[in-house]
Amino acid sequence: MIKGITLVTQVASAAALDRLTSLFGALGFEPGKSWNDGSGRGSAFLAPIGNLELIAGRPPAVPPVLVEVTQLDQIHSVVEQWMIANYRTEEVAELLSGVAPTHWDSRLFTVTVDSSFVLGFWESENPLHGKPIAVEGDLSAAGMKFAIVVARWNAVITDRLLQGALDALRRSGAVQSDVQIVRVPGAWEIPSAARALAKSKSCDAIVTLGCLIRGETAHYEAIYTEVARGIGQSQQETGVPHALGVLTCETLEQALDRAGVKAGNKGFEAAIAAIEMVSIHRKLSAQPRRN
Ligand code: DLZ
Repeated sequence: MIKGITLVTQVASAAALDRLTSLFGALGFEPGKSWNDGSGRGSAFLAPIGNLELIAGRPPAVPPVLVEVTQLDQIHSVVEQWMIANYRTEEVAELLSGVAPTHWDSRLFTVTVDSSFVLGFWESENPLHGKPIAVEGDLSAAGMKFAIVVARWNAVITDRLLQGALDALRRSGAVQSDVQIVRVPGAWEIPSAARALAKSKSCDAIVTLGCLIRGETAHYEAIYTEVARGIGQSQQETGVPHALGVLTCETLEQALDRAGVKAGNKGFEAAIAAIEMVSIHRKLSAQPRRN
């Protein structure tokens, strides 16, 4: 089973490594596992798609490290800002190329971070290139508005879910003023608050957070069924995505695990699902009619 592909590239110096690490950080690359074994060090960066291209015959027309992007012009201006902050003004024009068409139906620019390392960024002009067969949501929350409905019952858990959700939204680009938090007494009250928010059209998606613990909750099944049904119904009837972050646990320990201790943070996951759903809704409503 092939899992991925890693290109290992040596750069000229520790300074070059630090500069590249800074640039990749500015571009929002997910950091991989860095290492330092005394004789050398490495910085790893992850991208959703890996591609190893072997060429015979004429030499490649592009730098050995190419980053495929969407919104090439925006990436160019991020790189330019980074260059302005890290290089002398006259160097920027020399080291950073303009965006230019390629012979393979794409546009590309290069940046010479160091004499040992030229990096290329490109975007295909073919709208079908690299597109997955499915419509998929992006995970950028920039420009999106969210409401989080969080139950006070079992606050030791729900506060952690709330922190997880806020962390996910912030790290995905949402601004604080676009995130409204609504506290309700218990999980039972979540659907009603969620529906009021959805009907007000004040947000693009709602993240619902609560915690029901079987051992401590009378009529546990009945409450959970109603809460889940109410949230689902609000979503379907208003058309506003509602992410379900209401934990149903056997014990407090299990709830803690799911609120960031051992099994991830379900608040974080619910917020990511909300971002993805807003993106999917936007893509689907922008899609031309298919006959
Ligand atoms: C009453 C109750 C119980 C027993 N258990 C929980 C729980 O585990 N989690 C939760 O969020 N809320 C619980 N509640 C409170 C109800 O959700 C609701 O707030 C009250 O019954 C008032 O309507």
